Amino acid sequence: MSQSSGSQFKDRVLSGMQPTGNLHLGNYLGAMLNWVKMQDTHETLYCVVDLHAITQPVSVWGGPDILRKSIRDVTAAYIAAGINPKKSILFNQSRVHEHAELTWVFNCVARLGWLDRMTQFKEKAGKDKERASVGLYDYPVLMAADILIYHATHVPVGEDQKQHLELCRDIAIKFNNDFGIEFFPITEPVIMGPATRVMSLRDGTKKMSKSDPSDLSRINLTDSPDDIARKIRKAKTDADGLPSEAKGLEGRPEAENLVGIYAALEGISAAEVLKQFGGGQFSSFKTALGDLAVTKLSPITAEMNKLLADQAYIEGVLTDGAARAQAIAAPIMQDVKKIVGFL
Ligand code: AQP
Repeated sequence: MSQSSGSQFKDRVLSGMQPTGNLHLGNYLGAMLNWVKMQDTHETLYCVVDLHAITQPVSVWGGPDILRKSIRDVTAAYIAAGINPKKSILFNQSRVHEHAELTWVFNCVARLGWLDRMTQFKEKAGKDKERASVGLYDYPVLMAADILIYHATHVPVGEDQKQHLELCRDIAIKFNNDFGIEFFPITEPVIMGPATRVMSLRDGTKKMSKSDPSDLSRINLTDSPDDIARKIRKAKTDADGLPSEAKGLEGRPEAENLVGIYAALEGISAAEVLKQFGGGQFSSFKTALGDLAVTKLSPITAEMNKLLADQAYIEGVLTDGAARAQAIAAPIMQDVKKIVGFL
């Protein structure tokens, strides 16, 4: 069929982030670090999922001017974190209309019962789900279309996206069964690394998130060194010191989170972190963690700012990326139309 794009790699990766605010340490450690590595082993497509951003209330994504800025900011963050727009196809989702077109077909394949089980919708809609947008409910169907419009085989994400990827597999299987054709691949989630779920700095039971109203809950990729140090200093901890072994972190979500962040940034295990800091007080560990976070994140922030000073470059990357993405998506959408029976 029409999957081939002439890439040297057999497997194709697709992933994306919402331009709903500044990217944070969770996005970076949970997903982007893996995205960068996969550029050398897979054909990679990374998108800024602006269609997803507008599923939330306008107050969350900020309105048209802020959305345009956020799309550029996230594009710059991708490149600054190591996504090479020559190696990877980097684009914003709304420029490739096939994402929305395939979503409609998938809306007619996915079952209400499947969507009713999605925990992210329940969390984001909150108590007043009658007031949530239809788009928020349909979010995982659009995500399945994002992936399958490229016949992507692998999707690197954080732990929170696991359920959505299971739904993507269910949609592919049902489409293939309904039409009696092996057309869509059964995509593999790639959830790897020591920080697949980075938690809020204010509450170790909640994931770090762009839309958390408290800026102290997250480290943004745009934070200054002083902000990073301050947020880590103020991070919630419990009354005990650091344990000497990883099992001493059980039932202590805040301590476990900070140790996990250190491990992920340094590229070592939690046990190795505790070998170094176990038995000590949080205050000295927090200073070391702040220094490490600044060392790792400051070059990304500096590069982002440099890139954002050249808006024509960002625009060029997105235009080129969208054209390359569409060259893959359009023939797959044509095949879908034939399979479904559209004239
Ligand atoms: N806390 C996290 N730990 C590990 N991975 C995370 N990701 C997000 N938060 C964490 C991963 O980042 C990718 C992009 O996520 P997204 O921006 O598209 O949406 P999200 O998962 O809904 O992230 P946020 O920060 O919570 O955004 P808002 O607040 O706007 O909804 C995904 O791979 C995700 O797993």
